[in-house]
Amino acid sequence: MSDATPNADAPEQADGVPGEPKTAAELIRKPMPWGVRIFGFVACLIVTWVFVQQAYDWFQTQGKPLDTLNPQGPNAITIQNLVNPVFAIAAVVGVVVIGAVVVIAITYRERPGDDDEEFVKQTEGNTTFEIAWTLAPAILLAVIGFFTVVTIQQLEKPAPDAMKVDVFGQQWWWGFRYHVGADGQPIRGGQAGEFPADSVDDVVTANELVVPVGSEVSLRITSNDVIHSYWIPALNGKKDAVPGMYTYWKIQGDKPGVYLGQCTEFCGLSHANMRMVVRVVQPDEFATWLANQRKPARDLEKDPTADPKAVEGQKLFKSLLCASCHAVRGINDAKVAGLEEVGGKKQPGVKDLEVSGQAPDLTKFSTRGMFAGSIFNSRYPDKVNPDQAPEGSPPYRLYQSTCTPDGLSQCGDPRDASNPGNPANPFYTPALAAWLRDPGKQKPMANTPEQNPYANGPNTTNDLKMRGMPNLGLTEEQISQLIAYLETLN
Ligand code: HEC
Ligand SMILES: [Cu+2]
Repeated sequence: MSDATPNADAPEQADGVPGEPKTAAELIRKPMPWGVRIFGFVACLIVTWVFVQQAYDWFQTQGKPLDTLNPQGPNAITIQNLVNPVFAIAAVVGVVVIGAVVVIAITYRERPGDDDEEFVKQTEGNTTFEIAWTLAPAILLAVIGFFTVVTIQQLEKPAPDAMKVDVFGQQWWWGFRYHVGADGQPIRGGQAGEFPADSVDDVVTANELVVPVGSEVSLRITSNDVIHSYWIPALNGKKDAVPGMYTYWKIQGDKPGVYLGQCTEFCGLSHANMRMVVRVVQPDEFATWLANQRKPARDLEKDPTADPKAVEGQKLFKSLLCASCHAVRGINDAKVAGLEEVGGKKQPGVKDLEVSGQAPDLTKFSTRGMFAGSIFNSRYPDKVNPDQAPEGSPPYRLYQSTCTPDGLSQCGDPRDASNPGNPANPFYTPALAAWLRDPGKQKPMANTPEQNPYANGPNTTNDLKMRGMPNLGLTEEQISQLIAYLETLN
């Protein structure tokens, strides 16, 4: 090959001189055959269509527990009434803009024989156009902004006659405190920000918020550690739980059922395992539930008819560390049951009913269908054959897929909890055993040396402080005694 002559072996080029840099126009002007183009386009369409179809089918089978487009109460409907028109407007704008781009691209594409040097006529300084495309989006956004503000105001407006419930976010579960009067009735009324002082008549529970159908519930939300966010999409939008301050929210369910939610502010290791549930029940069912929640636990050690295994469990609960984190009213709350000096007067403090304030209240554990941040069933979901759920193995994880408002019993429905030992709705022993055996294995909680080097040592810095429930090295016998005890907490 000589330097002087172009490479004679180089393939003949259609345009231009071999070896010379090509102009952009030459590069463009090598279209693929139409057949290939059409084939490519159709193939892309088919792949996209199949993908969307599969994804959609999959979501359908998932029961869509967090479907934001399926409102089941007035607050969620208020949001829907904003979302739908905004979505429609966005769709029209999208079609117009994308349509214009496609039409323009096709109409004014470069064609063979076009003059490379010719510069397309520029449209510049067209005042009419410029005013139009500035004003049109501005007006559109102003209209959407106006209705957004109206919607926010509607959602913030307190319901005049609402029940009041405090919501505490914690790594990685939710606690609730129902404000109840000495008469056993929920305290109602007042502005959204007006909550009664805590009292020993209040009901403290965890994971599941039980509310009567068709009635507004006023929520006062806060956090005991980092920022969380409370969100039950079927019943309302989300509201942050911020440590050191209160945020206010409300929910109402118009159809009995179980509504699932998910913490939506990243809060550390088990953020994804921090779920919550609202059970919307008939008013009489709610009244029964509330009356039962107010009762302290039976002291099994004083009950000669109690199952000896459960009695042992209660003793373990008191003697092992359990009782320093968890409260069981009537058993280990005596020292705290009402009694913080405030201004010379004994008054119940926020944490009185929670002992350490760091773990779910277990007084009525057995009346809840789920535990540990609502990720496990504590009752057998009725489509799971207990015989097919050997110890330590799935499927005791909550079936979100089938846990829909119409599939109550799939969500570990605890409604028969008042009837312990009911074979139709037995306690989910393998799930609980796995939890007690090694909680950190069931749910990452920064409480194992792998997750947190300080888990077994002194917690010197705050951010390395152990979270969640530790592995207490229980024996299998202790585990089964503790489970027998937990089942009596109904
Ligand atoms: C260091 C504090 C601590 C100790 C000690 C402790 N737990 Fe826990 N426990 C927790 C925390 C925190 C959770 C919530 C974990 C979560 O959901 O992320 C929990 C959750 C539970 C739950 C599920 C409750 C629910 O409604 O979600 C049960 C049941 C339970 N613990 C039983 C026990 C028993 C029995 C013992 C004693 C053998 C014990 N715990 C000891 C902190 C503790
Ligand atoms: Cu969270």
